[in-house]
Amino acid sequence: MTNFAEIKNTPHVRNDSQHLPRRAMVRALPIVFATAFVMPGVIAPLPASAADNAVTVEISNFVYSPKVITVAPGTTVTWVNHDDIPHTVTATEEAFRSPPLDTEDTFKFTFTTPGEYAYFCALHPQMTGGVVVKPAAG
Ligand SMILES: [Cu+2]
Repeated sequence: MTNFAEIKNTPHVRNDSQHLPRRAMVRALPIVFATAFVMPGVIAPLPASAADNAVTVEISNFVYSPKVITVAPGTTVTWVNHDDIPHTVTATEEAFRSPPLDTEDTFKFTFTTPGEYAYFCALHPQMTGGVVVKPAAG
């Protein structure tokens, strides 16, 4: 930012100022790309920052929401069952397995190893969800 101000105030570079908008656009590009990555698909919150290491998945009407989340290693995910019948959170690859959760019961699991963790409800196997664990970019 100070660079732009200096350029503007320096007479011998001033007639080069038509390049300024282009340079500003180049600076904005990484932000545009980052936004584009977050938009598509069901993969909900973007990779959590280091400070944001807790995520909640709501269970309601036989649906895990968000259905698929992407988190940084070390993130603790808490599932909360809002239905009035029991559900479980059961990893397909057995990384974690909750007991049946009654209404408003919670289950927590801390993900330390990067990977993709599919899970389902052992009582209603059509209920599925996923956790993608990957290091934050940069
Ligand atoms: Cu269930």
